[in-house]
Amino acid sequence: MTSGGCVFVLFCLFHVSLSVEMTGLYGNFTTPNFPQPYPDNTYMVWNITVPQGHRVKLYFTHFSVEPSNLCEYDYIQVLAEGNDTVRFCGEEEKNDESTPRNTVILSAGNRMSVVFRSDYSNEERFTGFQAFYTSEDINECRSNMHEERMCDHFCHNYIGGYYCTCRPGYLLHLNKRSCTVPCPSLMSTNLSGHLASPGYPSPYPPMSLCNHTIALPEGNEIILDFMEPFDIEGHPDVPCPYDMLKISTAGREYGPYCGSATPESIQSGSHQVHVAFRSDSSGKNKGWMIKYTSIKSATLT
Ligand SMILES: *[C@@H]1O[C@H](CO)[C@@H](O)[C@H](O)[C@H]1NC(C)=O
Ligand SMILES: *[C@@H]1O[C@H](CO)[C@@H](O)[C@H](O)[C@H]1NC(C)=O
Ligand SMILES: *[C@@H]1O[C@H](CO)[C@@H](O)[C@H](O)[C@H]1NC(C)=O
Ligand SMILES: *[C@@H]1O[C@H](CO)[C@@H](O)[C@H](O)[C@H]1NC(C)=O
Ligand SMILES: *[C@@H]1O[C@H](CO)[C@@H](O)[C@H](O)[C@H]1NC(C)=O
Ligand SMILES: [Ca+2]
Ligand SMILES: [Ca+2]
Ligand SMILES: [Ca+2]
Repeated sequence: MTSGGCVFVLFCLFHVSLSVEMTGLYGNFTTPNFPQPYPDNTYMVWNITVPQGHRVKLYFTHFSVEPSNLCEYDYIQVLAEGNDTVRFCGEEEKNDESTPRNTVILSAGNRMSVVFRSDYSNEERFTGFQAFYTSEDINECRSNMHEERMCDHFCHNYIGGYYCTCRPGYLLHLNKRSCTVPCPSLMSTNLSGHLASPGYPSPYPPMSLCNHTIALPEGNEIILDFMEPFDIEGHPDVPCPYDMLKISTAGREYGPYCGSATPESIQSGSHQVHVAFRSDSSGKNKGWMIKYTSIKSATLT
């Protein structure tokens, strides 16, 4: 860093670099000496933090910073979590394109940093800037920040946060976002029957966790047939990273199954079978149904 006409090192550091923390719900800040011309060789950062669930809204009421091509000499830059601006410089009064004229700069999250830098000289008198900020509630229900919706069913915004609710018959999952329906574990001792994902063949709910058991007397062997449609959210390269169906017996595991190709039927070789299903928080897939039957088995398993 050049230190121009500095005599005392401490004096130089003070004018060269300074970081200011601002945590109020609103505030203002200016270049040093405002409204007198700002000093050379200055690097300042104002770090603004507002409460969680709020965003920072920044605007300038005065702006006069030495103009230069691409604002390479003196400039203001706003860093705001996913909304970094280009550099600003120039004189508002001269309608320079590169000033933040009439712009309100919003942060995506609850933090914003404003950087001011001046180089070693000014060709004229430039009086710097005055900036104001306020905090405002983030309406998470209208936010496009995330690809997924904030709530499966209903989103309710309030100042400083938001919450989700579900349509009747659904339960809000512990993740506070997903609306799921309970999937009670079934224990079937019937010699034949059906098992299916919740609501089949309507799309199964997110965050399902089902664990069914078919337990027949010894001497029976359970045969499982998958019905159409079979549709579990899958992935072309990774085996069932999202939702999956797994079949297991005391000695063997089948699956995990996902995708839209109906699996081959399973001759389990056992009188007891577990059918486990889980789904993640997103997607709309029809699910699965298994028809099972049993035959008298030769071996006693
Ligand atoms: C700017 O903020 C200071 C506190 O940092 C306050 O005393 C002053 O009144 C504010 N100025 C305006 C114009 O609001
Ligand atoms: C101010 O914010 C910047 C960027 O977010 C960070 O690098 C720096 O450490 C912060 N300064 C202070 C004093 O917290
Ligand atoms: C980013 O800042 C611009 C102004 O520079 C504003 O119009 C826009 O809404 C902001 N975007 C977000 C996601 O805050
Ligand atoms: C077993 O069969 C009975 C009669 O068909 C039926 O009501 C019951 O729901 C079945 N149980 C299971 C777990 O499938
Ligand atoms: C399903 O339930 C059976 C018996 O109730 C248990 O042994 C098994 O560990 C459970 N599996 C899962 C994935 O929860
Ligand atoms: Ca300058
Ligand atoms: Ca809110
Ligand atoms: Ca899914």
